Amino acid sequence: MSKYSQDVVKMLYDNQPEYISGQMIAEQLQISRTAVKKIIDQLKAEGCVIHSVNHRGHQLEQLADTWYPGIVEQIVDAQGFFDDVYVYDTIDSTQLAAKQKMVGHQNAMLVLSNEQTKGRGRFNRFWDSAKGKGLWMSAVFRPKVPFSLITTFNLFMALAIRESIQPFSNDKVEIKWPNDIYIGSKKVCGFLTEMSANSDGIEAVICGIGINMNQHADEFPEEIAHRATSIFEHADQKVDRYAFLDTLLKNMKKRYIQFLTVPFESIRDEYRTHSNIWHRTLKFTENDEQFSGQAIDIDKDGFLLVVDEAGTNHRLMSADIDL
Ligand code: BT5
Repeated sequence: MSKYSQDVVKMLYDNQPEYISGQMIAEQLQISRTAVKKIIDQLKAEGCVIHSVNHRGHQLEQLADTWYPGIVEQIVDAQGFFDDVYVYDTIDSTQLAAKQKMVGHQNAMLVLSNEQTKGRGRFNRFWDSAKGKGLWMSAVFRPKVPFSLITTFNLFMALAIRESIQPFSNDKVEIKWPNDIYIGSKKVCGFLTEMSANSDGIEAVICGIGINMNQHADEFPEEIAHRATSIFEHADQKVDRYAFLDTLLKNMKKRYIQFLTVPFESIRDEYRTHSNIWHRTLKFTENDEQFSGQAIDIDKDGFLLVVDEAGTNHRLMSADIDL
């Protein structure tokens, strides 16, 4: 896409819901009206819904299912939190890219891609990241906190993600400790937190977030179709990816500041309320050990307290849970 296309799409976006004339766009960018028309036609072909009316100009109704870097940057800059943002059309993994881009400086960063060809979950499991369907993003934070506190980072981010998805969903959105967000019995988001540290302390916390926004149920690969869902499947309309990104970044910033300033204990009740793991028998896998049991509470450090069927207590820092 040419530089001018980025400028045109941003002008249309900034001008919403008004019309902007081809003449005005041409003058501001110092290009011909024919060039403007060509770009608008190309944006329409990509999937942008633009109304073009004689003597009024062009009005953007909906952007295409893609990340336009200029618009993403505008949303990110308005938050004033992340210093750098990298937007890709396709990439192996935003998590890998973030780890490369974060070297040699102390900036907070965001990496987003329309598609990942090697999206990864925990333990190198695959993460399905279809083009234009979801939010595939890695955020690099630079907290100056002791190592011991990092275990609670995930818990704050879980609340941020949950409360961002909820306004877009007609159904209840819940946290499945420690790394998943569910709607009903299906996973709508998985996230993971990795850390880079040296002898001076934490260098970076890299949070990789995968959120299924606009897949239809039958678009998921067969192996996950029975346990994956998207926000769209629980909404009346397609998720506006830009409105969603804006909401998510606001909540991440709010929860990150909370993470730095208050102990997990302050948000523990809220976390408990929004979790879907209570009052049921679940199957836990921790390292190579498997057992069935009931989660009874989450302690002040964010560890899950579980009683297994033999009555033995477990205090888990992380585990896979089958609902
Ligand atoms: C996770 O791992 O849930 C963390 C996923 C993090 C993905 C993000 S996307 C941006 C960034 N870049 C990356 O490369 N990764 C991060 P885990 O708990 O291990 O769950 C993985 C399991 O979820 C897989 O084994 C599948 O069963 C299932 N799965 C794969 N893709 C899915 C999807 N799109 N929706 C729901 N479930 C999925």
